[in-house]
Amino acid sequence: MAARERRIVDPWGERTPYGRGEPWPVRVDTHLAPGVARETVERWVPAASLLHSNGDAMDIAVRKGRIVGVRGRAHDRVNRGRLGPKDLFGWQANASRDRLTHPLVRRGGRLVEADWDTAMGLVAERSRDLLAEHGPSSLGFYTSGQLFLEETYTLAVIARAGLGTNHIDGNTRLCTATAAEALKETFGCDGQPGSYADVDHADTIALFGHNAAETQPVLWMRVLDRLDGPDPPRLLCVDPRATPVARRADVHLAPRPGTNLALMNALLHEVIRAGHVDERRVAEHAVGFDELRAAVAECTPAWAAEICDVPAEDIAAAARLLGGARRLLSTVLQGFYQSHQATAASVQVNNLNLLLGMVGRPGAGILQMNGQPTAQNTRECGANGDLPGFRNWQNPDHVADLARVWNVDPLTIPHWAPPTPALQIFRYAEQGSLHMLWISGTNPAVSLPELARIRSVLSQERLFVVVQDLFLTETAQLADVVLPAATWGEKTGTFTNADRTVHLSEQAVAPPGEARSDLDILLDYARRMDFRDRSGGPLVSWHDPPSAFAAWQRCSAGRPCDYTGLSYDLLRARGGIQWPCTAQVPEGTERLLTDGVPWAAAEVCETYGRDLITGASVDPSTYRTLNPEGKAVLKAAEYLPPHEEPSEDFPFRLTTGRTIYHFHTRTKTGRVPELNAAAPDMWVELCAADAAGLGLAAGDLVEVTTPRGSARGVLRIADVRRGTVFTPFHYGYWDTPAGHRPPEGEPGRAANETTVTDWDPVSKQPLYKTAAARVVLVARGAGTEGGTR
Ligand SMILES: Nc1nc2c(c(=O)[nH]1)N[C@H]1C(S)=C(S)[C@@H](COP(=O)(O)OP(=O)(O)OC[C@H]3O[C@@H](n4cnc5c(=O)[nH]c(N)nc54)[C@H](O)[C@@H]3O)O[C@H]1N2
Ligand SMILES: Nc1nc2c(c(=O)[nH]1)N[C@H]1C(S)=C(S)[C@@H](COP(=O)(O)OP(=O)(O)OC[C@H]3O[C@@H](n4cnc5c(=O)[nH]c(N)nc54)[C@H](O)[C@@H]3O)O[C@H]1N2
Ligand SMILES: [Mo]
Repeated sequence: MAARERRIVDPWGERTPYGRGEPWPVRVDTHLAPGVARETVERWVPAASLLHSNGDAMDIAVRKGRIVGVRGRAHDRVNRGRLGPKDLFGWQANASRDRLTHPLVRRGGRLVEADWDTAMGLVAERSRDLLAEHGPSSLGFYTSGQLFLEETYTLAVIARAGLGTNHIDGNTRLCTATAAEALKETFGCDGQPGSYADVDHADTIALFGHNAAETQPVLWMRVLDRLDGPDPPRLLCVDPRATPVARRADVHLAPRPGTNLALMNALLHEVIRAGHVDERRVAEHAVGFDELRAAVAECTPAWAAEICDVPAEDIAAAARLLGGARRLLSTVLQGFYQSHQATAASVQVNNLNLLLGMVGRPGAGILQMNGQPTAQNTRECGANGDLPGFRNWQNPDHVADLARVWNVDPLTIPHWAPPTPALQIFRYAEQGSLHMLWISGTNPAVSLPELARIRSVLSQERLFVVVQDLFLTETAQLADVVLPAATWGEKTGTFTNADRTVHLSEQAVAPPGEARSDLDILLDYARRMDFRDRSGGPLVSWHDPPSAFAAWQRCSAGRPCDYTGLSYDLLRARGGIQWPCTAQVPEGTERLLTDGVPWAAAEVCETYGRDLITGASVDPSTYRTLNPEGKAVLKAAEYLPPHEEPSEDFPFRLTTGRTIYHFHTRTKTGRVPELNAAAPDMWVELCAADAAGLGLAAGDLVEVTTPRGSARGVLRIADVRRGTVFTPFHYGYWDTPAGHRPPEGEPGRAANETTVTDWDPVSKQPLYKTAAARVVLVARGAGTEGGTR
């Protein structure tokens, strides 16, 4: 088998086993285009992976001005040379023939080519008119956890201080808003406590709603190498499907989708009952233990077994595994984040680790995981629900401090309400108070819930839509102005992975045609709008990636995410470095919470928290009373059933997610031959018993319908729990024969035709993991089995 096929069939590659506390061995993964010999590579340009949040360090191989391959960086702390399949092959998408190479503007209903001056002139003119007529709240930005830090920060400054709108959010809202919120609720501030190196030291690893094998394959390789080494960790997996993680787990709990909180409350009940909690130590570091204990007093395994449909003995076994751990690493992701009690359930994972004393030590850690490569940066830079530098919008001193950094009047910076979440921005557009929406690096016409509604919002005559992307995506097709962006490999900047590791990713080749980096586009806009600070100087005073990075460093100074000790040169020399990195800690910081909870006091915290059931903001004085000494907060919450339960018409629970071979809406991975061949079309998973009950067989074309709409795909028989149907959400319409969606009313193939406009009350993250659905046959044996799995 050729090496390239091997990494499709065996995505994790060969094992390099190691024992507890030993360094993870190096294994360098390389892929060069067929026919390219290693000695003919002219340059290797340092970068990091941009198709997930792991931050795997790599070098881009360049020959004759083109990208011809990649290789992992042997000495980087994150991956020690390894790369997942999306990174090995994904770079080929950069050179796709259908990249956008010119701006497009809508004329007489059609998108036609225009020059940059015309396109940007239109955007600036419309902005000025709207500011004059309707004020800053008529403009909104929907951005991405995929722009670089320098770009996200520049956008946040433009939106918050240049225009003065509160309507800026990222697709991070769909992704890791709950990670941020769960960390804020418990520790007062965002900032991942743990480190990937905790995998090296843990004796127990628990993955909650996290299919790491497919979504962070390099992190999973690290776990696999421990599992094959001496003294392997024990594994707990909580997932309604038998994922590759579940197949390696010592205990696999497969709850009904949407019942995570009941399960967590039972696990807490059990570890408390069995005496695993050192109450004196907990009281020293946390408040709220008595309330938590009372809240879970009745939550026995037998109680949760009913709700979750998981055997009570299995829940008790999981609790024993957790309670017996000496070094427990817990990870959490979308199986928890994308449901109706997302924050409440994720916070219970923090509680579990706190009760067991499992934070701030090697092997004892929490990873409230990120998904996108730069999700962390949208949160830090103020493009996803908070003010830049984790400043608290409810704290006038924090707002004043930000105004000082920007040299603007504090009243310029909107802070009368929390920054507007994405779905609310779309709601304002639907209602007509938002007149311009600038979308960068995200494809909401495939990735937001209830697509028929999203399409109708974006197609409105009265809404001026700007889309900044690499391709004419389903979203760009609905735009008034399309701006062609440069991407990874074609521009320079930094980004930060899920364990706070910052990497520099450098330009290797020129962007195609007239495409420009997001930073250059935003700087051009700032110039045209002539944004000024308080002294009459330019508000956006930087002009390239290094000067933008320096501006962000000034904004981050003294904050939890302090970047002041970093520089491009240091990142070039050392590879990934974890923030905070300052003159005092020039090596960066491997773990947070090693010495108490530094950012939970009322004066410094990023938020005063929210009610976990209603989402209502806690006021400062209540927070002060609750947590006078700035400790961790153990917050309890009562389980409530999902908002949409199965019924006679819609008997299944629908949940959606990912495959290892594709990234999101496939704008890149769908254009890569190896990856696309591995999973070319939409599919639907049922267990054998449910399929038999419906008279369906593998390969049948089926339709999944919810009250919102339908999506069609080929049936796969898989190890999902009974009564649950799973589909990936990757498939939109750009590569269907028509190139766009069939007429409204006809069934589509995108999973989000079926998902619901509803969100977690605390994090405002949409519910992609729970809905009620029916599955019906469309045509017998119409498909091949739709690829590898
Ligand atoms: N290959 C690949 N990797 C990626 C991405 C990608 O698109 N493709 N995207 C990146 C991004 S942005 C993200 S956010 C991450 C997401 O990474 P993950 O969260 O690992 O991925 P998902 O498949 O969305 O969901 C994880 C698991 O949740 C399970 N699940 C569904 N409902 C429930 C439930 O009610 N309870 C529990 N406990 N589990 C449930 C699903 O069966 C699924 O296996 O991946 C990142 N990495
Ligand atoms: N049903 C369901 N829906 C989901 C999820 C789910 O699990 N189930 N998961 C949700 C999650 S976690 C996420 S993160 C979202 C992801 O949803 P999206 O953000 O919509 O997905 P992407 O396909 O990554 O979109 C990124 C876009 O940016 C473009 N792009 C790439 N690089 C650059 C660049 O450098 N500059 C610019 N300007 N553009 C660039 C790409 O071509 C692409 O069109 O989907 C969410 N939707
Ligand atoms: Mo995500």
